[in-house]
Amino acid sequence: EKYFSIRMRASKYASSEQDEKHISGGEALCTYDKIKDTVNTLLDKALSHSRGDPDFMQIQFDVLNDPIKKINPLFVSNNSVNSDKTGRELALKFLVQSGVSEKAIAKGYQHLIDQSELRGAILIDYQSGERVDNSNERGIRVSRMDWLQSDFERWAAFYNLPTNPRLKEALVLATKVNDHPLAIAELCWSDDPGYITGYVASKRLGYQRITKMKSPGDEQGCRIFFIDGTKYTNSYIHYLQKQPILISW
Ligand code: PML
Repeated sequence: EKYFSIRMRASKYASSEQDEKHISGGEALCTYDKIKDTVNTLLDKALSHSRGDPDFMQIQFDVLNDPIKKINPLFVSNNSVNSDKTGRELALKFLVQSGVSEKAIAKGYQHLIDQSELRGAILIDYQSGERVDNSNERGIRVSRMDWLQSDFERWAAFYNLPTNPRLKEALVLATKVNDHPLAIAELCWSDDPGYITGYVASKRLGYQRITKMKSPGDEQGCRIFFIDGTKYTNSYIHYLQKQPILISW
């Protein structure tokens, strides 16, 4: 059966058109008969976002020619912390345990600060901390991935986790990003001012949710992929953008 990749992105125009503010993005995979519903779900997501009402939205679909790879979700652990400071310290510990150098973590944060209008993820070498993608403000967008809603709900019930669409999307992405030989770890928190839970994910530690990673109201998100960036970076970027992945459980 043919599958399609559906992608959405929405933004707000600032004073000049070059200065778009990212509002929302979304990814889905579905069969032809589900395209209409899937497009609607992505449309709703962008129209009800707490980063604001979009001035611009694009939803596109294209047929997949490559076979879909099915992989199991990373194991999820919950870490409850009482401040974002404690959350960041815990994230640092998890990243180091996953093999990332402290230097690379410090430089990773600096890259984030330097590029406040970043839309996608940045790729950082796990030892040197050098940025190894050339995408500047745009960042790398991970695409072509999904998890059937019914499978996700069964999984969430089994582990007694919330059927939160943010958890679903983030776990799909983290599982894809880390299921590659060059991947070392990921650090993420949302750019939604009302959502402060984030995570560190790696093959070694699974998906470590951390309840507080920033202060409420903060619109600065974070998505850093720490990778072995000394070679084959382009093949990793190609994998992130093109390899269709369906989470199965
Ligand atoms: C996002 O939606 O922008 C990232 C959310 C990361 C945390 C999701 C969770 O585990 O609740």
